[in-house]
Amino acid sequence: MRLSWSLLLTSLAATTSLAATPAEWRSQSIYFLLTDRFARTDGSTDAACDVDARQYCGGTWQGIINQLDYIQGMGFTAIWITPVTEQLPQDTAYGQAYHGYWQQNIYGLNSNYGTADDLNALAKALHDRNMYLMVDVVANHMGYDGAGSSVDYSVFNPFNSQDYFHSFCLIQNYEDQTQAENCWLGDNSVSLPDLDTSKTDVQNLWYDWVVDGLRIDTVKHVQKGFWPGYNEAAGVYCVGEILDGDPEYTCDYQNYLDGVLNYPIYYPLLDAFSSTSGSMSALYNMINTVKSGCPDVSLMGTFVENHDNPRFASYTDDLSLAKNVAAFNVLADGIPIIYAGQEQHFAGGNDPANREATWVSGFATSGELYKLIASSNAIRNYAISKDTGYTTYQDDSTIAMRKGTDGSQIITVLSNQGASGAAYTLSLGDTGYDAGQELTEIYSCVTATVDADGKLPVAMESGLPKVFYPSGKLADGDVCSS
Ligand code: ABC
Ligand code: CA
Repeated sequence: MRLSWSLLLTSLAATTSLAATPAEWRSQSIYFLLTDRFARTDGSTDAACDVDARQYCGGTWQGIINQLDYIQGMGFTAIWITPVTEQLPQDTAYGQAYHGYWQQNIYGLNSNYGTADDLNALAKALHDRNMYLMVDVVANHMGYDGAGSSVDYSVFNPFNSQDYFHSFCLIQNYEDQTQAENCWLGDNSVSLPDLDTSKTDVQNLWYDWVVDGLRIDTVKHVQKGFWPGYNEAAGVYCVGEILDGDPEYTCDYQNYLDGVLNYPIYYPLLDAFSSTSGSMSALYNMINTVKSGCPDVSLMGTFVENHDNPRFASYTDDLSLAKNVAAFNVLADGIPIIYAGQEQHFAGGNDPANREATWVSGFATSGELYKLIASSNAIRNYAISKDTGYTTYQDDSTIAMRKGTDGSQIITVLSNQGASGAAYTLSLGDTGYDAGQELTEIYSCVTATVDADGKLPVAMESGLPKVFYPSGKLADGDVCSS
């Protein structure tokens, strides 16, 4: 029964010479797509796809192969595809299992997307381009068309009896961790029968999968102790989905898995850029909270769109805001993840509206966001190739502020390196002062001159603050006057 998946694994293993460790993933940039919604085998760009109907729209693994130029043209080095396993076959109250999160047979493939050969061909086509394949996996549950009390467990392979599952109860309160782990996601229209991952036979069956990397669904709904063994068995970089904005809650999972999706940044990032009155300081604070509080931010996945949340452009159609958020998305700490359609400024709201078919864009490469993402990935890829320290570099210790009206503003430079901090020189641009202007550092009363390029050299030492003001504006009796 497990033949097809085992075969797939064997042949994928053979083509997987890219041995994708966390260290290797750190420097990748990921394009995330729903297989059903990205590209069709027939190359159609006008096939209808009514998101509200929640039906299969015809995207395939072969379709992805045919559009790898489009993806690589934006500088991506990896793709993340939605789950590949065989799904419930019915048309449910929430439509068909086109997204792939309602599996019934973990050893069979979803034939709507193609054959095992097609999936292998996708892996090979990626590897030929030196790109990685990340596959989404669901270890928490199966999917069933009907109420939790009426599940026919014999339809599941290999978990074909109730013994493999937690007894039925729906999660009512996500804050209650025991409930979040042991009760069921979904509802009584489409049940998500919850596997009892504390059982060793369930664990052994799961610890058996391999590709270049895994995106792991619903991590918070499985007990933490399950994950280290899973990650180790996978032998590749694993990034977990913990849909929670609380950094303390979410980042603790990075002690059990290589990486986690950066939901803590997601909320303030969205807020900062989705309107002209968003809070930059909340984003700034969260960047620092995540840097200091999470085990390794360079292995977290940075995103601003996905298939579970409204797209960025559903909040604002301002293209400059979309460009800023995309630049952050690619260039912030962590592994960038862009969701297919973000580059086309798609504007779908909540699931299912945020699952538009990418092909309706005609895979145009001329749009401004497509080009901005391409440039952002290009410079990031280039910096990584020139500088082995790029992805792990963090300057968490200096902040510069400019305050006051033109010609007499105060420039403040602060450090949290403390008294033992090393000496370093900053070259501060955008001070608002002209080349040649003399400023006085008011704690040391030493002068500094803005250089020919308009930059102010700031000598930091012993973790001390520096504050600058135009020398010529300091009058007798003021600070630093003699
Ligand atoms: C289907 C229909 C929908 C319909 C729904 C009832 O049923 O398609 O139209 O509205 C898959 C499919 C979905 C499908 C579901 C259920 O299955 O893709 O289309 O919805 O059948 C992952 C995947 C997701 C996938 C599943 C299930 C899990 O990315 O695509 O969905 O395999 C929870 C889970 C999370 C899950 C998410 C959809 O639901 O934890 O893993 N995503 C709070 C909770 C979260 C919860 C979230 C949404 O609400 O804490 O645990 O996510 O319900 C922040 C807080 C957060 C809070 C948010 C809302 O606010 O910090 O904690 O999240 O400020
Ligand atoms: Ca569970």
